[in-house]
Amino acid sequence: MNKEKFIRGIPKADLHMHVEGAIEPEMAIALAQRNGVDLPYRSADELKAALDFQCLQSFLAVLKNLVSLLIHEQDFYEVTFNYLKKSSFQNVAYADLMFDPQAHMSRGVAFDTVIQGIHRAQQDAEKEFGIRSQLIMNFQRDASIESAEQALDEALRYRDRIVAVGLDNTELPQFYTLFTDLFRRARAAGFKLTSHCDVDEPTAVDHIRGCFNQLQVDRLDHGVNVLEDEQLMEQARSQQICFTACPTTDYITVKDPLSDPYVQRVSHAAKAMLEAGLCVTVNTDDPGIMGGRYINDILIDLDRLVTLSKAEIVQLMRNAFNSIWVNEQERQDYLTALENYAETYANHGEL
Ligand code: ES4
Ligand code: ZN
Repeated sequence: MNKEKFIRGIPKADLHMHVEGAIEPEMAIALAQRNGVDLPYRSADELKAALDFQCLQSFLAVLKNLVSLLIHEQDFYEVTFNYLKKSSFQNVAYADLMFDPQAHMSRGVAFDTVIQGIHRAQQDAEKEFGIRSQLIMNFQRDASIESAEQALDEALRYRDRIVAVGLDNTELPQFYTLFTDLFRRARAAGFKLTSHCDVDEPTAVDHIRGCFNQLQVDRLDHGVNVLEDEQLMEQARSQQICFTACPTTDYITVKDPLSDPYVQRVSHAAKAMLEAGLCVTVNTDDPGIMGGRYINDILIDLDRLVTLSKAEIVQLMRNAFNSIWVNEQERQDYLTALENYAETYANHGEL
């Protein structure tokens, strides 16, 4: 078995994906027709061209157009189910699904509609394919704190269906100061905490420090700039804070992922984080609109760029299964399957 096969077959977890970013271009065109939404793109190819982002801001602008397609429970169901089905075929045993209620509530789509559609897809995918998943509710860093409070109030009614809260969307300067009280309330209600700290944003290291010390996150999404601060690395190691790196960006198949500077940047960072003993994982982020690249594509390209040993591939997955918020029995089941796989295939010279 060669390394690519080893990657395809290994039991995986995907800890960082956005349901809204799982809309594939063809799906978007079909949804626009079905829901009578006037998209600024007439075909999947036009949409792919628009998805050739220049920066986080232009990416988020296209994402906003796509989010407007999600109106009915069935829309949320289909997007989520498609992601879970494709992921399970790539041996993802477990996935954390992020969703952004403020992006929907602000358009008059009820919180219940969003959560019912996603939840039904989670149940059906688990039944049909055995893939397990949990929900992370993200607040938008650039929306009003009142709307975030409102989203948290709604989430409390679904406490058993949401495992954690996080922060995403536009990275405002010192955003963590705005969310300290809200995160304290969320933690008191039993939610785990995570936050995006996007790659190479201004004052990235200060943002990571703020997320660690003020928000007291359990996990950090992206956060690869931690490599610039020895003290923060030590803190991350001792508190076992997991980083969800995503070496993928824009509508990548129109280009060559391996020559994309962002993919290269994050791939080298992920490798350096592994070597530094940090709990780093590799994830899909927005699989539908980032070139339709699911977890195997991302891992295989990562290996091509920075060459992972089989032990490092196993370590990435060990990190992921060690970082998910499940009971210890379930964790042990994933870890046992992983270690069995590693033992069976990693030690056969051919690999
Ligand atoms: C996002 Cl900040 C960010 N990056 C990637 N995808 C996203 N979806 C919502 N916020
Ligand atoms: Zn993200």
